[in-house]
Amino acid sequence: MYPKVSGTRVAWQDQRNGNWDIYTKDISAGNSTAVTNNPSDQMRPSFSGNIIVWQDNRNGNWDIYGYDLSSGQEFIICSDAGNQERPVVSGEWVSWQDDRTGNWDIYAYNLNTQEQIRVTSHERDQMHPAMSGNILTWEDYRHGLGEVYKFDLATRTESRYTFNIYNQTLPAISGNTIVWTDQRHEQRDIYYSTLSASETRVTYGTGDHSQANVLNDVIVYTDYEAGQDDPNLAFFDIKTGMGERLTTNPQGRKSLCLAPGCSSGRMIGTASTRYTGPTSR
Ligand SMILES: [Ca+2]
Ligand SMILES: [Ca+2]
Ligand SMILES: [Ca+2]
Repeated sequence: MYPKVSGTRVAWQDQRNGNWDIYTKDISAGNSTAVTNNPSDQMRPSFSGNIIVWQDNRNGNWDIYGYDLSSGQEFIICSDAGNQERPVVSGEWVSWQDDRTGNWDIYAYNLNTQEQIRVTSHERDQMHPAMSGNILTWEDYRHGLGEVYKFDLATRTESRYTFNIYNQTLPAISGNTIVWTDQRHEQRDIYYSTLSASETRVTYGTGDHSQANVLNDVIVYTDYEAGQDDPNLAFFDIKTGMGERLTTNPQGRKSLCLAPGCSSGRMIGTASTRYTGPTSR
């Protein structure tokens, strides 16, 4: 589960020994190898360059551990008494969600300087960090429902990214593009925007769309248009404005169209303007 790729190498969580461990394999050569063999659970790996990070329950609560493939050394990133979960690594930075103060906050750790930063301190929850380069993003409940925030780790500046009273959740980021799941239309849709441009709605079909990820100009997400119990994988290419389902069952094929007015089984994103005025909250 939760496979992550860096170069030709994959890392994932594996239950072959009756508890969760982290495994890795170089696609170009060799067998899969265990990064952990502790009898407690190690889960949710993230991977960048030679560094694999994960959440680890060996101390009775969730901590963040890492492994350096070049040195073969495991190391502790954070073992605070609270729970540290959902780590992500990008270059020299690791980030995670942390409940040590009784609510979720975002923390970051520099692998080179070993400095730990508390990124958020609001009493409501900040969760689900994602990172690309020095830009960290997460879902934030300080205004009530979820909003996307971002933080520049180089300049240590935080800014609000979405300005809509409905839920914006589960952000993912690649370069200057942030994608998220958006509930402003009474279903879950995928939206994206670049750091300087307005928002674009990606999905229009009836049903939920969630769990978006992005790499360069390609967005992948889970499409529930065939029903909540029939999820399909779909993609959207930002450059061409087109996409389609990657997986579908025979009954679902005829409903490939995801944009109003299209008939070719393609979908076309249309831009909406990001609301930048004052909010009522
Ligand atoms: Ca284990
Ligand atoms: Ca802990
Ligand atoms: Ca908080």
